[in-house]
Amino acid sequence: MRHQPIDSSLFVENRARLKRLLPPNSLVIVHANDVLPTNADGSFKNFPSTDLFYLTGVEQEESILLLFPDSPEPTQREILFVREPIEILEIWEGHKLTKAEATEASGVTTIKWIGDFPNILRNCMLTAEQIFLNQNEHRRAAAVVQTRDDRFVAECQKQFPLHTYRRLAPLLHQLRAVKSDAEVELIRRACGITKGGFERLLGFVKPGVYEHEVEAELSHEFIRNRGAFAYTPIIASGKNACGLHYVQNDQICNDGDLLLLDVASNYANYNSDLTRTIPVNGRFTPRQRDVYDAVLRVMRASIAGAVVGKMHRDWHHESQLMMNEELLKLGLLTKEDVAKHTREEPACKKYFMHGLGHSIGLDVHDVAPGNVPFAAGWVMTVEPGIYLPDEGFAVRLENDILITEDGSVDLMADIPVEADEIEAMMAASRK
Ligand SMILES: [Mn+2]
Repeated sequence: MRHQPIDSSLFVENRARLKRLLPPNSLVIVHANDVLPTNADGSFKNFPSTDLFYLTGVEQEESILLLFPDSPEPTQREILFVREPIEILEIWEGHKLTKAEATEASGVTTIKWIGDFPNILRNCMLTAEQIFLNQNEHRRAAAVVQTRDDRFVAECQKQFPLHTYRRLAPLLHQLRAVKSDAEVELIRRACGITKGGFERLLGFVKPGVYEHEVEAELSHEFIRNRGAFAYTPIIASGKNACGLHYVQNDQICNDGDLLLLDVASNYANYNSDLTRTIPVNGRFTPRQRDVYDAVLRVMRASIAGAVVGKMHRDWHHESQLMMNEELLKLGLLTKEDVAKHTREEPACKKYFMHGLGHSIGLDVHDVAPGNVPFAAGWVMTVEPGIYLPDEGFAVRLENDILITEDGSVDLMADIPVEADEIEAMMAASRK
């Protein structure tokens, strides 16, 4: 792993939080992700299960966590299963966790090899009553591929058809939405790496550079600081920025265009999510500046408006009402358009058609319980935008915030966002 070691107390505490939610005599099993194939004998880089990482700090493939807090047998209360690091495996794949290292990372004292799992599982199943199994229940998940957890759900139910099975995901969503201080520190570190990447670009972007050259600069900055792209970067000049999920990043950045950068780093599996929009030549046109300042006002007001107890849908709606007023001033909406506004058909929808923000953490669109108000400890993105394909540009700005009882804390407050500041930094780098 590239990140520095994380104190296992984070994961010990996460397991303790989960155990407090479990009914008596519950058994919990969480699997690592598969290493997914590409073509021929290729495979994607291992992408750790964020649920398993949350509970153990372990990123290694094929690992399994078993929690059975009420087991009469103390060594069965918490078991982490990992691959046995036999010589042939280490020759081909490199170092695998020893038992001592697995304990050091996770705080779990009982470490077993994967081969022991079937027997120990059977033993635990004979005394457990409620079996909590994990599935991806993200509300926007649309995967057609089965996970190891999915396969285990089917296998376990086949082998032990008379047990009571329960869903682990709602419990994990509830827990993962509220970030501990240690988690916020890791997100802050990701934000710090992102800041370095963005500031590097202010000295790099100029007419004639290609979007993919911008991507390469970020890649260098993120990776050398132990990070990596948190998600496929969107580096969209001119009208490309009006395609919300433009990721080709293969066009030239032209004089007079704006460049929309939805680019951020992760650190230790924790993500940040930043969007900035900068003038390719270092100076906004008056029209670009007017649109930019409108988006910035909505972002600032929405950051302030993210308070404990507010429902996400109300927060979003408030931003739409602000955006209606901004679009009116920009001459993009008429008073009649604004008068017709409803929650179902917002007046601003033609120019601001997406959500205002999302939970962020171990996943970029992080898991969170549905239909509950904002609570202290949530980390959210705030990302209003205005998209003007007819004028050949778009502006989106996005910061990450921590919601607290005393109001929101902007985790990206130190990343330049004022238009004047962006212009000054771009000018300074050209001297
Ligand atoms: Mn985002």
